[in-house]
Amino acid sequence: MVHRLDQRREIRIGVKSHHAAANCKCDDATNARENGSSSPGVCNFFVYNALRMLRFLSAGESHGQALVITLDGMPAGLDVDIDALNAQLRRRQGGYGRGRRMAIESDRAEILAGVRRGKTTGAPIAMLIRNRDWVNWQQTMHVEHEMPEGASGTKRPEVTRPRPGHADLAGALKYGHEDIRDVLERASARETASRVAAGSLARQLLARFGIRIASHVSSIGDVALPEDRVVSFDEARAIDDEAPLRCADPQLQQKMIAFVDAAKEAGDTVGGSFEVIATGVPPGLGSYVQWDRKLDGRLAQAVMCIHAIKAVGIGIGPEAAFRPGSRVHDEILPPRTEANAPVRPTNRAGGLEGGVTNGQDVRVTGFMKPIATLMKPLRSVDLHTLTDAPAAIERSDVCAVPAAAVVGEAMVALVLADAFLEKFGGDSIEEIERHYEATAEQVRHRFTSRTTA
Ligand code: EPS
Repeated sequence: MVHRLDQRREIRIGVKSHHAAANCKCDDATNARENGSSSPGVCNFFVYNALRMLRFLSAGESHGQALVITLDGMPAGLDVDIDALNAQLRRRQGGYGRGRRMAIESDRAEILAGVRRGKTTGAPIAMLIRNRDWVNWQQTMHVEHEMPEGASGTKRPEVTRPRPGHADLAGALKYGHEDIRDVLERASARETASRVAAGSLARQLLARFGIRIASHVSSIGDVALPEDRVVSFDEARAIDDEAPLRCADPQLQQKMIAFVDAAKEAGDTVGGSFEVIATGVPPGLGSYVQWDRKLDGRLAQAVMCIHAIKAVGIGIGPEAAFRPGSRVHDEILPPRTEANAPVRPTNRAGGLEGGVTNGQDVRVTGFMKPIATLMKPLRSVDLHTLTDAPAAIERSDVCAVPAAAVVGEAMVALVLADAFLEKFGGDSIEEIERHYEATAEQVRHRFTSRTTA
């Protein structure tokens, strides 16, 4: 936990159990104690962070040795299924329109810490995903000042022509890099493998409590599922991971494939959208009482920060702005049986009202722009000579929307696990189970103790 206010570049995160305000010596906690403005145990940090109970950090260059992942805050006693984790990594590598890199990689995570005899210990979890492509890049990407003897691969020339839409120009200006490779290596979507590894552990925690997550691709370019087509969780779950674009409508998928092919032929790239659906989510995650506790905002941030995502929708998303209220809001009907909660005939809200889960499926859509590397490059400037030059061409994908959907699942899993731990928190699975059961019983009692008219 870092909380030096004079070091603005440090990450500051309010974490209930690890950083109780009562024990905290930082100014934020003092303020919180004095003005009573914080919830008990939560520091009022000025810097927003979507995760509070869990902390996830990654490091690693696209063509460096490996990706390194730390996940801190997982409770003790969770059975870890490494095969399930690696299966998620495999899913992320798929999809029609991926480039040659994915034929080189075969991502597998090695767990280095935080798990013993198959169970989490409560300690930070450290993981490593090796880049198989490293053997082709050692002469370009070596860590040492001088190229080490025996370094393999080739020594590539400096990248000087920024790609419009990529982090190339902004990153070179920000960090003062002459060789844009120092930007693109970390800005690369290779980093999303780390998110899927961490997210897989989050989803294993959620699954322990009956929360499951799936996704589907809802559009590629302008080839889109009809606006009123609701894909159920089971439908999304049933889509074959090997399906080229993981669209719920096989005929539409054929049109999507044709769209990708046409773009590839033209030296162009395509974007699209995907929807992540989480089912079994209990009511009461997140809160309406403070802006940074609203779960829809936290989910939006987590999905928006996936590479190339330009917009995020919850439920029907932006469409809600174009309809009258009567065609947006989900009516509330009496329970069908005495033991049940009120019924919602529709779920346009995507399981969130007031930033709080309402017990319906959580539905989040990510909208992805086309990949920034075009084989028929856009106009750019050589940053060394400041003359006209076509943008650099790096090996890349034509379409990565199905991969982004898997990353979206991982980010949603991290945020939901975080919010779940906030509400039902404990240091071990057993403790969380007790809290979870007690709350479930309270909700059951509320509905069974009242008779319907
Ligand atoms: C990427 C460019 C491509 C993609 C890469 C993201 O990599 P390369 O330059 O090695 O061909 O394949 O995605 C991954 C490596 C991955 O694991 O998803 C980019 O520029 O963002």
